[in-house]
Amino acid sequence: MYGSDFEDPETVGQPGASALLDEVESAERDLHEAAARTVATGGSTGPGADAALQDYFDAVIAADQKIEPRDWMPGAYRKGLIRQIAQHAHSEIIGMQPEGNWITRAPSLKRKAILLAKVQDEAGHGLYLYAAAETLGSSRDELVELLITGRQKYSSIFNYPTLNWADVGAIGWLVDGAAIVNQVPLCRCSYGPYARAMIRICKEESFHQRQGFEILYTLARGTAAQRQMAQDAVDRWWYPSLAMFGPPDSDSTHSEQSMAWKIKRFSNDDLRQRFVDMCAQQASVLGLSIPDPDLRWNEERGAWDYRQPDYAELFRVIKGDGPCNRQRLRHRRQAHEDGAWVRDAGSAYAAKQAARRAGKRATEQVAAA
Ligand code: FAQ
Repeated sequence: MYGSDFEDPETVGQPGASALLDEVESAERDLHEAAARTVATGGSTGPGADAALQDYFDAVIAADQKIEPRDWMPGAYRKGLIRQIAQHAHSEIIGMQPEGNWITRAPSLKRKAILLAKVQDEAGHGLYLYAAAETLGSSRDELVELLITGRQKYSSIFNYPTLNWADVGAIGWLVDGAAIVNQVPLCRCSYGPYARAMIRICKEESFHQRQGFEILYTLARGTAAQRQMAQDAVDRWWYPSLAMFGPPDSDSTHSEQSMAWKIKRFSNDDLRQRFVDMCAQQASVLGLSIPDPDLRWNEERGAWDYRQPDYAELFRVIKGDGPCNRQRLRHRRQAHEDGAWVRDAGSAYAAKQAARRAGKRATEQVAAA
């Protein structure tokens, strides 16, 4: 089970303790093996070339091989991937804000250093993902523009406020936890650059989840007030975290096609169920409760029954009407404007270096002639 690496700290190291990373490592091994195999190509010129390209694409997907940037792919596959990868990248970048808000107020130097590193990791994830989207022909500038003008989405979860330090723990445990459950299967996505980015991201996210769990574990064993803070944070973040998996399968517009193309490997509801099963087990180790009166083990299904999140609220937040949507975008726009001089300086330096290289080449050619 994902995240079963959270045992009682006294029992850590027992079997099953590293299930999540095992899953990522197995996906990484499969990626290497897939790269060593090839799918016979039917040729791509002459009459019937389009059909041959489509057949080859279908054969690569069926054989669990990876589509690479140089390969032909249907326009809708490319477009769908850009949409998902860009939204994912935006989520990582906007996702720095709720926790970044607590860097200056972390309760100790150790907590501050850990949080600083975690928020920097999220920036790194955004960059790997923008780079993966660029391999599909969309520039980072273009995607950033779509984000700051509100024309492309980012995850609903980052539109909720972080009211106290325990929220940093709840984000790590629940939000990074939901992100991992969703993203471990993406390590097996059919598009090579996205799958490879996800391997690295998941390895880092697993530590993020652990640090959140450890914050809550510490608070839950602190004073009554600290325990109450931890419970209150879990109460507020539980349903927004469940909603991160998207609308129910019956209302999901992209799932069917995405699964046929092996971009998504599981449906929104399947992943949501996995997350609930993982958290129900971990909450008992934490000694905190999940705020769901319907949560109970279903022997027949071998899974936990749970109450669905409020999907009307999810759609309101997605459309821009969550508690912090305006603040998050305003802040991102400001950061983008404030960073203009860095981009200008980087571009000027690159142009100067390119001119120098061109000058050097010209001198060498004259000397050689
Ligand atoms: N929020 O047809 P579906 C993180 C949209 S990273 C906003 O089911 P799909 C790390 C959806 O885009 C978190 N919009 O869509 C971190 C679509 O709209 P469109 C982000 C949502 O793509 C931790 C429409 O609704 N993770 O947390 C949401 O098949 C801590 C219909 O939905 C990823 O992006 C939502 N919750 O499934 C960082 C993972 N749900 O595009 C900092 C990759 C749905 O037609 C701190 N993405 N929508 O206009 C995915 O796995 C999928 O895209 C889903 C949605 C599962 C998010």
